Amino acid sequence: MKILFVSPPTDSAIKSVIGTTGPPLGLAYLASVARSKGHDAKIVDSLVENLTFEEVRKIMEQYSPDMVAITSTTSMIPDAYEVAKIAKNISQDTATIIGGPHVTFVPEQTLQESQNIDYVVKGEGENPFSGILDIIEKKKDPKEIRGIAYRNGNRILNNPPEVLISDVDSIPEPSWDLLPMDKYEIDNTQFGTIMTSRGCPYNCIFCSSSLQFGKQWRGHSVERVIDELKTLRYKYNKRDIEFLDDTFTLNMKRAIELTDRIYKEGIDIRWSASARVNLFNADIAKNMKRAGAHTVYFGIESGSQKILDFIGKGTTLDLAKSSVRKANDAGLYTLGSFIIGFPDDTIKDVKTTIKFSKSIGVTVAQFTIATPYPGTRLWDYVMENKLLLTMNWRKFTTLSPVIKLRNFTSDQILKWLSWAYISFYVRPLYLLKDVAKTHGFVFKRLIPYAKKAMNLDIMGE
Ligand code: B12
Ligand code: SF4
Repeated sequence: MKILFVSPPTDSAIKSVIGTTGPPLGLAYLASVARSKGHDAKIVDSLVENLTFEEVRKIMEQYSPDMVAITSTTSMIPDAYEVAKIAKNISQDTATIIGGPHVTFVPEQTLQESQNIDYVVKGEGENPFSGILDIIEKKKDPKEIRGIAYRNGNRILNNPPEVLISDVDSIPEPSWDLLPMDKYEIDNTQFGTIMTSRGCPYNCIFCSSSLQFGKQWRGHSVERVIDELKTLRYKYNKRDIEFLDDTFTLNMKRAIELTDRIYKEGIDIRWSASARVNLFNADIAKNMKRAGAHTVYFGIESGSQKILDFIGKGTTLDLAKSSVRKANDAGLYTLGSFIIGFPDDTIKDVKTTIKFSKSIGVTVAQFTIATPYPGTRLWDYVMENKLLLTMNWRKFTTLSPVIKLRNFTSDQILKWLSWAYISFYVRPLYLLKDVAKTHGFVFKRLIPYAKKAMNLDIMGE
């Protein structure tokens, strides 16, 4: 079969401001699964190629795929539906499949919202996708394939979830060769992404990715990660690499082993990774730095212990302070992520968070507005308490308020978001820091958030 994988044309604040985006890694893994089963695969990354829907249509007509496989987040779902529509308009015989962190949690609604989609894949995509290939090619009964939802006449059937892949090394390496790798570049530095582990056992109220890849943490072997890094560095000339793991340091022993190996192998990359403030220490900080890491990303989320408890973060303000200090002491930059606009946030909570972001010593801060993605505990909370302001998925960007707050209007929380950025970045002390020397997509992609937020009116603290 010929399979066309599509990341749809969509509005991206990141792309429009900094001119680039990251590779669609999920599609690259799935393309490898398809190829390992003898199929022909092509990936269209509309975002990095600046493609319009019309151009995607032309590619489809030329390639004439038997299957179109689309990826989507929540905010881009209308664009994914448009791609499915184009595929079906060209030929009703083309099978259309969709997966990713939105449809996983609303499979039936997805099939209701778009008549042009045949199959929804839920969660980790490799095995259910492989199952769909067998349904189409080997006429396997869809009932036997876990992790999918599909139509049977007028009925929508939603099968049980697939079990997680326990040996993640069994997943073939991503098909980088099907992507325009040289286009993932910023400030003349080639950058790439890697996922060295999947899953996270924590239960933060807003988190979608830990539900997508499950609560069971599964790491690639050190060998496999080194292989992938070498491919990215030496075959594709990637110098800056973002580790996309939910929590790189979850298994500390492995993180130490891996960073030792990166250092010993002498792979000259600069990289960044995420850690939790309760899963970080001076040893891993030193090791990361020695292995070429430039930045560690901490989900600090709030300066109010009350909010940290509400969101189920399982951390404390003291832990946040000490982990940021350990990272900074080792010479790493620190990116702190903060969320405002939870339903019960008070002005005092928001002020405390902004103040905390400045006092804690993070190199850069990202502020977002709490967004209830389908599948998350925050989604359930908001639905139970009738606090959802809109079902317009396009607004689910973390920069638009979609929750009715008890103590703020939407306009007010937007102004506080703006103030958070201004307050953090427009500081005499801050300006003294040589932020320009901080490279990496992980930093640069903050700019659109800051820019968008700071275009708003300034509000006094
Ligand atoms: C890298 C990244 C980005 C990059 C995207 C680069 C790119 N081209 O993909 C950038 C920085 C641009 C970005 C931007 C945003 N992102 Co982002 N991002 C991520 C991150 C950290 C990794 C994505 C990734 O590559 N994962 C690894 C691959 C292997 O996983 P995957 O893509 O999910 O694919 C697997 C399955 O989902 C499934 N699958 C996916 N697609 C398909 C398609 C088919 C046909 C099939 C069968 C299966 C399938 O199978 C794959 C293999 O198992 C995730 C968190 C995470 N851990 O996934 C957040 C995440 C995807 N982002 C998120 C969000 C909210 C955003 C933003 C809206 C803003 C923000 N706050 O970051 C913007 C807007 C993007 C947009 N226009 O929609 C949310 C999405 C939640 C949701 N329900 O939509 C996530 C889950 C993080 C979170 N907050 O929990 N992001
Ligand atoms: S620690 Fe990070 S990945 Fe894990 S549940 Fe919390 S936000 Fe999600």
